[in-house]
Amino acid sequence: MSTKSEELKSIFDQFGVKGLNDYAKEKLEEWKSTPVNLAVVGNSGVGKSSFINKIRDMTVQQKHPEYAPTDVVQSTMKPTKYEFPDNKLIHLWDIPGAGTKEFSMQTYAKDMHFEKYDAFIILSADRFTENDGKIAQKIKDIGKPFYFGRTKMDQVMKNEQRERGDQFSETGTNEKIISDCHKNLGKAYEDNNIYLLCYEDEDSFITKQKKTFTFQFPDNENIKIALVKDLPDKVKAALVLSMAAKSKELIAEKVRQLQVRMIWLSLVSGACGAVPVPGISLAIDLNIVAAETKFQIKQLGIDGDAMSEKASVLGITSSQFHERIKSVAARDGYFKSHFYSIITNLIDFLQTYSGKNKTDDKMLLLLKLPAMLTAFAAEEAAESGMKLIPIFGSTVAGIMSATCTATMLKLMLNGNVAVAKASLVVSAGMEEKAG
Ligand SMILES: Nc1nc2c(ncn2[C@@H]2O[C@H](COP(=O)(O)OP(=O)(O)OP(=O)(O)O)[C@@H](O)[C@H]2O)c(=O)[nH]1
Ligand SMILES: [Mg+2]
Repeated sequence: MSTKSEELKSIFDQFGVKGLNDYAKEKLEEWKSTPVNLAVVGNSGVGKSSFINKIRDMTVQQKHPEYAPTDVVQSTMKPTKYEFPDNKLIHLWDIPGAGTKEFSMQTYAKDMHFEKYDAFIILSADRFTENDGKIAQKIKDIGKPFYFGRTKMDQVMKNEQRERGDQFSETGTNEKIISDCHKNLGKAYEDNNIYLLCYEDEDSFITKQKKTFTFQFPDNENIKIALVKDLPDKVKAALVLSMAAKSKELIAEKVRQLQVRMIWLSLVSGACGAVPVPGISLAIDLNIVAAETKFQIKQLGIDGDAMSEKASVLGITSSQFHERIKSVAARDGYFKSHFYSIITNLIDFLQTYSGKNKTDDKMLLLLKLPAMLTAFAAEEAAESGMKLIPIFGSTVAGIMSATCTATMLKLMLNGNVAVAKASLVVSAGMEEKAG
């Protein structure tokens, strides 16, 4: 048995079903009560506030009270805290750069309370300096992760194109900037990535000769992924579940977190199933599945509001958007097309499920479930059932319920992920390209 199973078994042996249930519920809620502190360090004007807004997907138009003001003139001279919109325990700290007359390098780490941050992002809009290297060294000394970000890459591209003309190359420019950053930071950081950032994900400009250049800045997302990968598990879960699902990679990180939740949820369901009261043990705990389906949908950015917003950006109706998603999902093999409508209907039904609407037409779909579950994941159900046996002992109802809930949750997650991935493809206008 793995350490985790042993731990769960010991909780079950000591505290019974209720103990296990409480433990699983605590694990499910943990991400909402875990504080995260990320420091964004850099001199005045390098784009700290812009980065802080970008990582939270906040735009000036939203007029959010937590929007970090950006300005061409110096604005922040003391560490300033900003919250994530949906999680007030995730803080981004805007930290003024070192080596100024206000902050001497000697006492910088102490003055800025470096020990309280989980990770650091060091930004520069120009050459990195010796001071940036010294700051990184102080972070290294306390064993925390740090990342170098070179901001305002749109300006770099524009300037380079103007200066180099026909010789201009986007990759060449990126390489030049990275190598220049490494040169200035010195040997100690030659293995550290340099993230090439911009306050927009895409930028275009037209030259005097009427030639159009368009650039993408994928490092805006890559730096987030690097950040979440390096954080300890609890902090990682809190951050991943509080960020918007804007890229394939972030969706993959979210899926990992949602999969962990499935284990805890099936334990909650198994624990209910194990209560020996006739009638209480539904093979599938619909309340759990319905609540988690809603959670998955919100997490993956495919809830009703998000979908209408994405459709309106593309200038199409929501139903046209769904049609396109459906064809991309089938074409790219995320889904067999006949499963699409069954599963999306089921997802729809679960979104409005209240435990009361048993006469709903879509409830009829549930009648198809046993067959679907068998077709979809029989082996897996058997396997996850096997894994739970040591925990629930021979309580058949517990294993049944946990297994069915896990399988159903997995089915919903597969469906939701397919929709989320296909909607990214449609939003990026890549339907033809990928086809
Ligand atoms: N072109 C371009 N301008 C940027 C970018 N990021 C920030 N800026 C601009 O640079 C100026 C400074 O950006 P801020 O985000 O306020 O920089 P800051 O580091 O918070 O500055 P202080 O608060 O003074 O320390 C603003 O006018 C921003 O609009 C970028 O990626 N590209
Ligand atoms: Mg600022």
